[in-house]
Amino acid sequence: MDERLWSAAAAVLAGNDAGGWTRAAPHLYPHQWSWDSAFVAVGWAHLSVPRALTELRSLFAGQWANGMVSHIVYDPAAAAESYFPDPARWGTGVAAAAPDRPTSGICQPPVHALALAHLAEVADRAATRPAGPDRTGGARDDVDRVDAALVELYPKVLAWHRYLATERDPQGSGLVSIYHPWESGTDNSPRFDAALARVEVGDLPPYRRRDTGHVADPAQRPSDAEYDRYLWLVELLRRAGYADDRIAATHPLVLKDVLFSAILVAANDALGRIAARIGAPAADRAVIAGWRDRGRAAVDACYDPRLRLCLDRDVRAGTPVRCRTVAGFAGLVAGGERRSELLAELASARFLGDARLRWPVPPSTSPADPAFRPRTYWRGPSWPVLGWLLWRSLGSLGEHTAAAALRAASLEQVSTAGFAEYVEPFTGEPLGSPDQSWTAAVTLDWLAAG
Ligand code: 2M8
Repeated sequence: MDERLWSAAAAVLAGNDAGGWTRAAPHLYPHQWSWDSAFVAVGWAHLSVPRALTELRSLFAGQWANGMVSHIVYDPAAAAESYFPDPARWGTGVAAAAPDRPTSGICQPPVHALALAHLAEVADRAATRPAGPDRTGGARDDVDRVDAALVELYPKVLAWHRYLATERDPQGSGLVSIYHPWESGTDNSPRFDAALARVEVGDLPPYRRRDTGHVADPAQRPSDAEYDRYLWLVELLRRAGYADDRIAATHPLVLKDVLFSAILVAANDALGRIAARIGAPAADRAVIAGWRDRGRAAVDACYDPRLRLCLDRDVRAGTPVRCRTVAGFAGLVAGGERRSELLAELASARFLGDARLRWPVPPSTSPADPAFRPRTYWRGPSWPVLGWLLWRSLGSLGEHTAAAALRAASLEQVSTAGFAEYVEPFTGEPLGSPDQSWTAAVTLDWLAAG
């Protein structure tokens, strides 16, 4: 165990701890982000199980009445000029389902059940270890705390998954519709280029970006043209009252997001285990297993034999989105039948086998894709948090050699580049925000797995 790296990662979480929830990053992201929080809970679990539980509880306190977990729960105490868009821009008061605390009006991938199941595993493992001099039954108490939290959070997570399986998939296709690139979490990925290019920006109220002031070079962030479209989509969602049926009928950007859908499959698998643990009704468990199986088959059906990747579907264009990004490995996350093809593509010169990579960790966009940009956000840099998701998926699939190699390379990367938000894949230069919470959190989990 690298004690120095462990302490440094723990210090990042402590530094970003806002008391019950964790800032995604100290300056660039001073609020609570949905999927960041789930990854962060995975890290907190190794420092304090109660603190990890608080992270998820506070996020779900901002859950909408329709089950949606919004992508940002705002900290009213954060300086107004620190982040844009602010709650006023979302104007979620137009939505009957919005909670009384300030949130955004969209969501992000549902990593939360994975985090909860992980917390239960960490607590169980600690409780079965022989008691040392400093262990006075705290580990057993943690198991009790986790079990109480599972009972409390299970209906909320179930409502969240139900929202995704119904409102976001009225066709029952097994694939989740997203209305905004921010919902994917991979904001300016080339996955959205064609769909965004078709968005005609209308009468957009003026705004001032805050994000570019927090990074060394604004070129690391999305472009102004992309931001105009992001804000215009927010405007349209607000005008539609954040009503899913209206949005599905009229919104210009609707994508079946293959990675989001695959994460929901893995999350339903985890929720099924949680349901069994707490003795949830058999009918619930059957519904959850149905969502999982339907989603897994749908992700498999997104596989493209020419690119050897799973592809999103652009609902408005009626076409698959043909680009080479890390989202293409959705089939590994969902655990479907395309495992050997996807593993071969992952190892190929288009991804981990590119000899120019400083470390064999997945770039967000393949260097072989024409849209690849090594320093720009989700268009090329590697994101440790996505490496963690793939690592975890490989482990679940029993691909232990590939998983061990990815863990080792990822730990070398964070040891050198620190807890950067993202990393230039060829040079290893840290980019975006320093001290990004989820990078520190997944580092703790990698170290704990050693
Ligand atoms: C990034 O997204 C936010 C908008 O949600 C932004 O750029 O302002 C993405 O990397 C997203 O996946 C992440 O959750 C968020 C906070 O880390 O930052």
